[in-house]
Amino acid sequence: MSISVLSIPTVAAKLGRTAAAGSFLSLVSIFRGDITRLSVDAIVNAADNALLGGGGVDGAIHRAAGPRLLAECRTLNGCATGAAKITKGYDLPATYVIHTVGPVGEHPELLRSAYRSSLDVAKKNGVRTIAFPCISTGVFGYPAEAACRVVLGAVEEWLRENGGAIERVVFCMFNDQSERIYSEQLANF
Ligand code: AR6
Repeated sequence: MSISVLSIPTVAAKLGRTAAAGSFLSLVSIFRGDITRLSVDAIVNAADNALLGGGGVDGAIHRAAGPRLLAECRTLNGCATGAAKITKGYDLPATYVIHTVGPVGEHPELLRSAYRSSLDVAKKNGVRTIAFPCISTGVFGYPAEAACRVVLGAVEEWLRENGGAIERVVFCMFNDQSERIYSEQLANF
């Protein structure tokens, strides 16, 4: 069963905060679970440079989207670290998959670039609702707390610079640690 992202409360609503319309906390949500279930315009994939599938969230997305996703990925000629490319979502509830490649290890500029490039590609394709996994924090080994700081800064800045382009950004958490880190850092935002 798929989940409509607009039914997931914003962080502002969750915290009982009155946040101005269009402010950062009124545009972002935290979702705990599997990103492949989200009915959103685009989910972001934490891929590698080949864009030919792999483990972690990449493997889950390819399994759920079906073999047509890999067939389209083969036409893309890979993706540089920090860049992003878009495909259809095929059997996923999401319309598109935006494939990005985060850094291996702690390289803040490349992580920032992966999020910004994904949002740029989203905007270009009319995506209004988007969900991100915690890019680079699994196999690629970026420390989760440091990554969260970079991500929130990058997304807040992008949304401020691109007012109204995106209606909702969902941060998808797959484990207790990420959920705690995002909840704490967003509450202090
Ligand atoms: N939904 C949401 N998040 C998930 C899911 C899921 N179904 N499965 C895992 N995560 P990783 P990376 C979380 O390793 O570090 C692949 O093999 C996971 O808990 O998937 O960017 C690629 O092909 C973690 O918080 O991505 C690349 O080679 C986060 O997703 C390499 O791994 C990212 O973990 C990319 O490594």
